[in-house]
Amino acid sequence: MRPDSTPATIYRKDYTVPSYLVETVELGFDLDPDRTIVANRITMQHNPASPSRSIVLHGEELELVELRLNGRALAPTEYKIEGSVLTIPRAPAQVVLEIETLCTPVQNTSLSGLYVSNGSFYTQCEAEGFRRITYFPDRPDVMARYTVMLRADKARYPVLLSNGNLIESGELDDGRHYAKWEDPFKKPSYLFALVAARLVCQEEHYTLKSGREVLLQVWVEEGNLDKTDYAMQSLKNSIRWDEERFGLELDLDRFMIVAVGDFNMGAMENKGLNIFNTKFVLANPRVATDIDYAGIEAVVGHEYFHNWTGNRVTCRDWFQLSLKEGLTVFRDQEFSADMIGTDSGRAVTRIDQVRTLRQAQFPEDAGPMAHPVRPDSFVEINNFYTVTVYEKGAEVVRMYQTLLGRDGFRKGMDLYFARHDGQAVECDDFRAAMADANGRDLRQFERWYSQAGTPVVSARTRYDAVKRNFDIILSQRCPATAGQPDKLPFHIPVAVGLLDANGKDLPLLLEGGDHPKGATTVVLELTEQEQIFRFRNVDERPVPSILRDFSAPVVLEYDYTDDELLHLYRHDSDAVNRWEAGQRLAMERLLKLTAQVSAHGDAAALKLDSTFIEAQRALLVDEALDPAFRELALILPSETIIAEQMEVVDPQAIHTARQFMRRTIGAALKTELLAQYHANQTPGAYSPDALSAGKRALKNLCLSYLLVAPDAAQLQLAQQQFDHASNMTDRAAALVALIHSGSDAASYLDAFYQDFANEALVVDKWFAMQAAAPATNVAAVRKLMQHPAFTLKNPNRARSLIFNFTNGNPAQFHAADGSAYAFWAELVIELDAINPQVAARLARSMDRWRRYAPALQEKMKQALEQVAARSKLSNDVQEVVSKALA
Ligand code: 0A1
Ligand code: ZN
Repeated sequence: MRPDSTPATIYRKDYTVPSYLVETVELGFDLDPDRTIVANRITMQHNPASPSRSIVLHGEELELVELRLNGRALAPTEYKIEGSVLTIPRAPAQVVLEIETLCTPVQNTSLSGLYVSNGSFYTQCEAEGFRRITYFPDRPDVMARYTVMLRADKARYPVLLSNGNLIESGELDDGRHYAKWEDPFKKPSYLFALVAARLVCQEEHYTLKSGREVLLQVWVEEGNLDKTDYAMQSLKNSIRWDEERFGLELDLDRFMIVAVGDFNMGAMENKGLNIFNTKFVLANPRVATDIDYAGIEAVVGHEYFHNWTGNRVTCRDWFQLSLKEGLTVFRDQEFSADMIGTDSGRAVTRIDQVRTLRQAQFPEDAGPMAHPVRPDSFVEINNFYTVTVYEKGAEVVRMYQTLLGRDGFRKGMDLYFARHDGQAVECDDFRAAMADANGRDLRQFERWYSQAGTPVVSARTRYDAVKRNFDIILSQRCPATAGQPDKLPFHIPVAVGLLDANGKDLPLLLEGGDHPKGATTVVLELTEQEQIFRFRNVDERPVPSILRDFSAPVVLEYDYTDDELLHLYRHDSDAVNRWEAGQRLAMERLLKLTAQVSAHGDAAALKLDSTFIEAQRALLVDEALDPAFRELALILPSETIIAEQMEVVDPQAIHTARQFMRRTIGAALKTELLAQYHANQTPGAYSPDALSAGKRALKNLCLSYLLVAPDAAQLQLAQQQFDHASNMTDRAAALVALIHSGSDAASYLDAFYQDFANEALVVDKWFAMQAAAPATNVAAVRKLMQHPAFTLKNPNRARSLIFNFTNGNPAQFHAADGSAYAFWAELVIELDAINPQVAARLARSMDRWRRYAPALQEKMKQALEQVAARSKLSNDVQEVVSKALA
């Protein structure tokens, strides 16, 4: 902390190479919740590329017992500790450091470093948690080989795990035992992990394509072994997929997944010892929904894929985080899409990705925390594990594939590994590999990494019937973001198709294009501020389908008429744009209705045109379409996404307008909704496959429409589904529908809680459903916080109630009296003392405060100032609130 108590900003441009490189690390742990002794022996040598002869080590919350250099204990005058940096000046070229420290895992509620969860030990070292375990050059460009000796009480911690291979284990005195692990690969400290716990595992020997056999394990607490099958299956699928799609093989003999109930994020890719939030491991039909199953597949894949993209090739510094995260998210997205295997399934996953971008990334890119995919500065790196670095980063990687083709992308990946295996590199190195492997100039593409903000692509068209030319004129702009008032043009792939009057794709002939003859989608490369693209031999004015498959993370402006949108909604062969046409039709109406509610204060005079209703009816009953697609098409844009379209956000009006629209659709399509509800049942044994999940999704969407303003029969439908559901997807959907129907759902909530009181992840759902219910105001949330099952200490639980209220219930969170803002401030402060990372995420619920009406703005500002004025804030929260207020 600097004297004025504002935490320091770290800049990418200030990067310097490490002064010393580490060869080997030997760690000895005497694990005790109150007093863990860590003995650390590091061999290091001076880095010839560095002018400095000072050894720089990081350490936090550690008690230093002894520090020896080349066998001699250093006196306190021979090194200095300033904040979290320990410096040993004028060190020799070859150094062996021996460091003994103490830490107190049981008091570590931040869940970074070594901590205790349900009586067992776990670690989380990314990004800068290793320094809470021992002194070390805790930066990702210092890669070393690790040997780890774990010692602990055998009865309490029968399982001792760390990275790599188990090379020795045995008994010690006093009921203690030990295990020694050796990781054959060099790695940065953030990939270190240990687990000392009372756990059981499902294990399997698995044969790689090469014929080599590996041991796969999924470790969980006793009582959860009935919930590990899907994670294990997903792991095997991931291993196979990476072999087939990218030629990448598992490099270890043993790969472990461990589930822990207290975890800040989704999971962590520690080398050979992935540690997971239980939410992304545990599943059986009774407790997990289809969405949970999909999440497990994606996260197991994600962490596994990191083994190459992140671990074998890692990041030079944390500004390069998207090098591993954007790429690995792209890989897990492609994995999930390939697991479904059909074109329509692939499109459904793509639509989900677009929804996430609009729901979370576009708002981030337009708010006070906006940052480039490769940020230029940060105060607290933990605040930069964002949707921009992850999801927009994945979009950036996807654009390489769109520009270079699948084969070209694969060539780029191969070159990337050939060049950089075992190295810590930059986003620019990845771009260079893509460019060089394909002989392409991708210099302008760099702007996707350096410029924040969501580009807007604006399209105009003109048709010349005489010359039979159809021109698409594309222009681009990008709004200013903090520190970046002016933007240069991006290199934007815009995939385009043209529909004829029958809705058929026209074979395209792009002037100057080199696409295959007869292609019906071509990728236009927009690189200038404005460009004209001419299609020849076009016999009639077509309807353009622009930005197919959402080929770039941009906002597309085009003055579609309703008729054109309806045409696309009925016919577009590109499922993403077909869905998009429906979203545009809905959004136009939602915005109009919201404005009317804002002006008149109620929904009495609102009307919804039959054109839209009929389009929805036609889509709903179109059995040629995937149920999963129909479900997505029938979901109206969320309240958050609607809010993003408004100059001045009126959350209650949005809610009223959207509810009106849902009620009207529900009433008008009642017959079809009921028919589809019955037609999409999935009798028999539960399976999470995409087709079955899609049917359930559609069926449950029908149910939710039927229950917006239910009659007795409709209520009974939901009640019966709740009572007889054979899986959590259907049970939870019925309960949510009942809660949202406005009828008294208390007895169902009670029954649900009674059934699942011992299933923490289901109790999370129980809190989450209530938090997001339209009737739940801040007083109700405070009451739920008094429930014996509620605690702020467990991140999943805190998020389930608090975040689902602040982010998932905008009409109540933005109650006119500002009471929920005061609640937010209280909670941010209280959480900050427990877990700064979780607190900072909550702090971000206020990001968009400047977009609300003045009366609300004023109250939000007060709440932000109240938090900012606290003297003992973490860097995490301080960065978020100060940027919000800036
Ligand atoms: N690298 C992990 C995400 C992660 C980041 C930070 C954590 O603790 C502060 C934990 C996990 C991933 O991308 O899955
Ligand atoms: Zn990741």
